[in-house]
Parts: sequence; C-alpha cells; structure tokens
Amino acid sequence: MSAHNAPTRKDFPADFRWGVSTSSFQIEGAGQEDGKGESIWDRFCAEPGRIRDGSNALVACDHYHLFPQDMDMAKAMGVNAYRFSIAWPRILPQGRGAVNEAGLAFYDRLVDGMLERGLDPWATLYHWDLPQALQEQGGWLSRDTIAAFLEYTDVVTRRLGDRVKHWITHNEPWCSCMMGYWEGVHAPGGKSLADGMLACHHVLVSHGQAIPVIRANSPGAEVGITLSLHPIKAASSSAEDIAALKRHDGLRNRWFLDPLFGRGYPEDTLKLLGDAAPKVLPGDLEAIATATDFLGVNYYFPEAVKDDPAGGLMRASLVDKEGVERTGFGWEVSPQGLVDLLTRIQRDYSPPVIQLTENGSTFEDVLTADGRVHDAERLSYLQRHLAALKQAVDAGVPVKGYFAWSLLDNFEWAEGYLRRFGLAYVDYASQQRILKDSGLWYGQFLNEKLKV
Ligand code: IFM
Repeated sequence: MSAHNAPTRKDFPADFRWGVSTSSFQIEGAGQEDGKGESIWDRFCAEPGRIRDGSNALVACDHYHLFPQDMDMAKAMGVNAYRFSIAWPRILPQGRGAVNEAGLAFYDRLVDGMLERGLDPWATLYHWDLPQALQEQGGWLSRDTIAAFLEYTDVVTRRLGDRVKHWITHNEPWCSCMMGYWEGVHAPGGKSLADGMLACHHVLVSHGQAIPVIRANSPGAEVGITLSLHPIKAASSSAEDIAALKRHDGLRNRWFLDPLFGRGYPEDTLKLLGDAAPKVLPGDLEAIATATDFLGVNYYFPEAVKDDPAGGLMRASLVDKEGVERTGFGWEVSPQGLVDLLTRIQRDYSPPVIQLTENGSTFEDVLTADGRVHDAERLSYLQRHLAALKQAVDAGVPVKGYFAWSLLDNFEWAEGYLRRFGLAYVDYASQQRILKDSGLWYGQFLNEKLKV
C-alpha cells in the first residue's frame, strides 16, 4: 500500500485510542537495581542455549533511566495512550511479603510522566516476568501463585489505582504458559502439555480473582485481559482438514475465549486433552468468567492447519503456506487475517469492547548513512493493518483502540536482540533512539506534525 491510499486518522472515530505498547522485561533493564528481585526470565537468560544470541535483559533499552525521553518521543508521535507492564519482582522481590518501595516509586515516576505528557497509562500486571522465588515454589503450576498474584495486584493497584484507569491482568497466557511450560522455549522452560494446561488454568483463575481487587483499589477503572489470538484456516477443503482446524482452534483460541465468556472450557478440547486437562475446582469457572470492560487482542499472523495423526493430542499440524509475504520472523503478513479475527470474535463472543493491544512486525532494519532507518516493509505492514482495522470498525466490530508493538526495538525473548519490532530503532551500544520511517509515518498519521 502506498501512503497514498493508507487510511487517515479521520477515517476512525474521534475518540479512538491510539497507543504504543511495551513491556517491563523487554525494555527496562536495571535488572539488579534498586532492590529488584530475580525473575524467571533473568534465570532463563542465564542458562546456556536458551537465548539465541546468548544475551540477557539486564540493560535492554535502559528505559528504567531513559524513560523521560522515551515518553517524550511517544508524545511527539501523537499517541494518546501508552501501554506498559509492571515488573512483579521490582515490587515484591520475593514474590510475596516485603514490598520494595523503590520499585513502586519507579512506577509512580513513570505514570506521572505519562500523565504530564497527556498519555493515558495502560498497565499490564503480568507480562511474563514472574519472581524466581515463586518459581521455586512451583510457579504457575502451584495454586499458591494465584494468591501471590492477588497480593501483588493489591499492592500495585493500591499505589497506582488513583492514576491508572486501564488495567490488563495478563498478557498472552498462551505464551507465558504454553510456550513456558509445554513447548519449553520460554521461561521457565517446561516440557509438559499437562503442565502448560495447568499453568493456563491458574493464570486464568488469577485473572478473574484479580478483577474485584483492581476495581476496589482503582475506582472507575476499566479492566481486561489480553490474548494472543489467530485466525485459522484449513490447509484444504477436505473434511479431515476442516475437522483439524476445529481441534486446533479449540486449543489455540476457544480454550481461552470460551471460559472468559462464561462457557467453561470447550468440551471437544477437554475430551481430546484427556488426562492433560487441568484440575478445575468449584468456583474456578465462575471466577474466570468475571465480567470485564474490554478484551485485549494481540494480532500478528494467521495460521493454516492440516489433519495430522502425528500432530499431538489435537492431531493437527501447522502448514507453511507457499508464496506468501512474511516478516523477518517468518510470520505470514495478512491484514485480511485481522479483519477475519476481529469479525469472528465479535460474531462468536460479542465482547463489549475490543482493544487491539498489540500489532507489529520485525524485519532486518538497517541504519543508513543518512542516519535513518528506511523500514519500507514495516511501514507498509502498519498502513495495511490500519486499513484492515478500519474495515473491521466500519463493519461494526467494537474496536476502540490500537497499540503498535512496539515503541522501541527491544529484547525479543528467546530471540534476544536479533528481532527488532520498534517504531524507533535502538542502537544498543549508545542507547540512542532513532524513529524509523514507520514511526515517523505513525506520527504523521496521528498529528501530521512530523513528515516522512
Ligand atoms: O515481543 C512480544 C511481546 O512481548 C508479546 N507479544 C508478541 C511480541 C512479539 O513477539
């Protein structure tokens, strides 16, 4: 898409929320400063072979010290909302018990800085950096971690609840639990499907039980959860592949959406899981279904699946479509997938409000001699996804906000610093930030002050 037929801000409702998205572990650095405790990701990074470039996030983008300039940049870009996450081990270094005042003071400064700049703070309570001390007691496999999460939520929302009016309990339980406890590629590196399912269940229960705590401490706040969801297609029109699609969708999407919207876990998926299904206690499903104000959706790419008897309990495996456009991660670029996903969520679940809490892409960025990053592919990705978003809004899907992932290049988990998702390029040696062409265009789209 040329800038020519990219949407303009005026194509969206005037009260649409425009933001950027970040997370604590990926940008803050200051990994051992001011009393912060160790997180499972600090530990994971220290294990040889876990992170592709052998790096860690002890310094990352040094946002802990450079946040004023990062927020100045966000403000100049014209966003009106800023999504960030809170590092649990900065607040409760041992997971529970003693509170680290310096950690709370950091988020005071961060939130106040946002408000001074007219940025609406959107806080995520859990973006994967569990205190290592809790992992040693079982992490999300232990029901006690639910109580620890409630204690942490209470401490944070008591302190920030007067100023933060948008709370996200968890970011992408699929990634923190299934990639962390089943696929073994994220911290803590577990390798059991049953563990992945149990961790997911505890995370979902903790989400539901945290809602009244947040509402009590942050009057008038809006509360939601963010899921990573995928539109899924069958690899062919055969009955077998279509049945495989349904099975895969059960685990990937419905497993989360159904209980959050009061339907309990999907029967067909429960049956296929057999002994790997989590133990559900009385009251758990009611807690998970506690009403929220919005559903946060992170969209990156669609999936295609085929019937495959060797494809695990769901008997399905992913198919790499040929000849499609892909990001540097190999993820298919599909703006239409965003329309499909949003309309499907609306049709099947009718959430009151959807917030697109992440969307973005990684490509090989080059800092050129003119001191710029001409990231034409990311720019085109952004423009086409905004056009798709407009299509969904026009079709009546109640999407009320868009948060670009991410403000800054950052620590991309198991990929370390090999993947850049930022609208701003980060030169990690000097910590200099340089708005890429995509970031300049987003700024132009938002306030027409910056010119590409
Ligand atoms: O960097 C991550 C983020 O932490 C969660 N959502 C997906 C992003 C890109 O992989």
